[in-house]
Amino acid sequence: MSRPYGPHILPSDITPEAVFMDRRRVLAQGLAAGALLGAATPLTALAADAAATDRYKAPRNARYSVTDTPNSYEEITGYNNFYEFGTDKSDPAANARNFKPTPWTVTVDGECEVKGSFALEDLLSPQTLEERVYRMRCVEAWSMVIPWVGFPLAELLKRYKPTSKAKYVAFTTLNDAKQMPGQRERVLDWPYVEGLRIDEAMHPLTLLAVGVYGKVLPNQSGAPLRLVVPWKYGFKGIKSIVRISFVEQQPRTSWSHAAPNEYGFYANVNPAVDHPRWSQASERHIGGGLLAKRQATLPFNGYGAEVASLYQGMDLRRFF
Ligand SMILES: Nc1nc2c(c(=O)[nH]1)N[C@H]1C(S)=C(S)[C@@H](COP(=O)(O)O)O[C@H]1N2
Ligand SMILES: [Mo]
Repeated sequence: MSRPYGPHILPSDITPEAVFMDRRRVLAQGLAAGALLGAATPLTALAADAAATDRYKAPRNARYSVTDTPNSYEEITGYNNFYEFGTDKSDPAANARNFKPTPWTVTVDGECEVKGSFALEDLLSPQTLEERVYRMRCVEAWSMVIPWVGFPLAELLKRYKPTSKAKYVAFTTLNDAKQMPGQRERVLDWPYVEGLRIDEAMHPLTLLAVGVYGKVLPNQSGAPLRLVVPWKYGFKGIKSIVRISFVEQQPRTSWSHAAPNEYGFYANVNPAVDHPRWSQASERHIGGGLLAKRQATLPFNGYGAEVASLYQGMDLRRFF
């Protein structure tokens, strides 16, 4: 496979928005026709989907929600990065349909007192599920606003009683090329891995998401369980997590391993530190259309008041 643009700049990224939206429309029409619903429109197909999966309706946490207008469900679930299902933005929605996120077990291990393999149901605390509208910013300089449903990662981590040696938390995505066709290509070193410093992991903004728009996460969004860290570039938000490990040393992370000069461990959104191949000073808001102005990228993606103190005294050019 030839990839003339290198990681994170693929032909799909330079497809004009209008062409992309057209392709979506064609896809949606094709889907509705295939559903044997006669005069069905894409909207009724979406409504049927909603009825089947509308079970994560949760109260909105206003303290941790932005007031920006959220992107549409279709934008959020039709324009994704999930290389296990292909590198094009429309690949995950198309190729993750047969993925089976149930039953699901997550292994918790490393520097903690309680460890083992746990069914997803035992990991979740449904009574603490809440909706949070977060700004999301991809390292490729596009952004969305997403109403996640989930719970703070800290709530989960505390139950496993990390020891004083737990300086970092490492996360691993499922490794199963039978279900994840993208893993047959060596685009990345599978499985996808990510990590956070323990104080970042324990920060109240760090969310484990299980839903979006009140619905169970669709496969392309990282079902059944994915990380959301809104002040960091999107690649930190590892999807379809099967392992959470407390570790003493800074863990390996997929993108910094693939291209250490381009992607760092911290990956805090920072308009002052450009990616070596493009500017990080502005972003294209998905759904804004072809003529929409790019918007300025904010330090820590706008969450500086909450998280800047975590990095006091650190040179953020060096620890990018
Ligand atoms: N396992 C896994 N997690 C992943 C990725 C991936 O390729 N594999 N892509 C990351 C990137 S680059 C981004 S921008 C976000 C996108 O999340 P979204 O599709 O829900 O918007 O997922 C992140 N999590
Ligand atoms: Mo990304």
